[in-house]
Amino acid sequence: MNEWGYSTVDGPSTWVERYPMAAGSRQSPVNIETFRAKSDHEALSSKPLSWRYPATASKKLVNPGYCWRIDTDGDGTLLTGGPLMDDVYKLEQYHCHWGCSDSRGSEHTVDGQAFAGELHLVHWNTTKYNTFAEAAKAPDGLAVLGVFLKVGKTHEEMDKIARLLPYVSHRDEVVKITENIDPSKLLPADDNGYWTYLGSLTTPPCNESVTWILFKKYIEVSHHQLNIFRNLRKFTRDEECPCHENHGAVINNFRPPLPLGNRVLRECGS
Ligand code: BO1
Ligand code: ZN
Repeated sequence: MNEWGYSTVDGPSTWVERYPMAAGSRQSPVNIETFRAKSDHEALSSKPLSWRYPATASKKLVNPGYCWRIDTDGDGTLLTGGPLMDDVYKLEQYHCHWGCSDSRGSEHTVDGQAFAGELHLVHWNTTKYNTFAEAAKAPDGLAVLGVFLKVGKTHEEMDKIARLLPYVSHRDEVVKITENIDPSKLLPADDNGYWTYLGSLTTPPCNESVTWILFKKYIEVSHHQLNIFRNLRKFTRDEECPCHENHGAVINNFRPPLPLGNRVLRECGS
């Protein structure tokens, strides 16, 4: 067994035993109650949220046993403005969460509704900190851009990832990315705004260091593309298939929503 996971024995309800931060009051994900969002035009629009990702930033695709992840070389990447104000953040990695069927899979929910998946672009504050690990310990250290995935037509940029996944079907497998995969092409095309709040990493150790920025507009991916995600395995190639529990497939790798409590949910855009 890994140190943590998403099954009955090692799932989200057990994380607090080994990761005390998971019991904090600034945890993620949350259910976004849209009627509760405060329009904060002065604060959020004085410097609009902006990002830049060179097409060559995506370096390797990894199967860590609980999702797929693309590690980037942060060079030339940036995220700034909006709730981040003048601090400049760099892209560290991006990864995805999904379900066993198309009706669930996202971590955040919107008015109680789950999406089929959720893409996370993970950034760290280079204005204030020297490394990702250092930033991950600070309340303003990380910023994650979240994009909801809805089942529909094939997503061309996501397909570049889907086509590489068979090369990392087992845990700890890594493949070098040679074709450009542009993370900005994974963001929703129209600027429909975002919700933002202060939260945590959604996986252990659940550090309370994340400014969450969730796009209101989803992207479409096909049912077939999600099935390719669901073909990843939680065990290494050397290990035997744990034939119980969906043959060790990486599915339902999402943490359920936690209380927003007295935190403020802000919104920007339509
Ligand atoms: S997420 O976007 O909230 N799902 C998320 C969750 C975890 C990480 C990044 C984004 N990264 C984690 C690493 C851990 C490390 C921790 C603190 O950051 O996976 O290995 O301990 O540095
Ligand atoms: Zn995530």
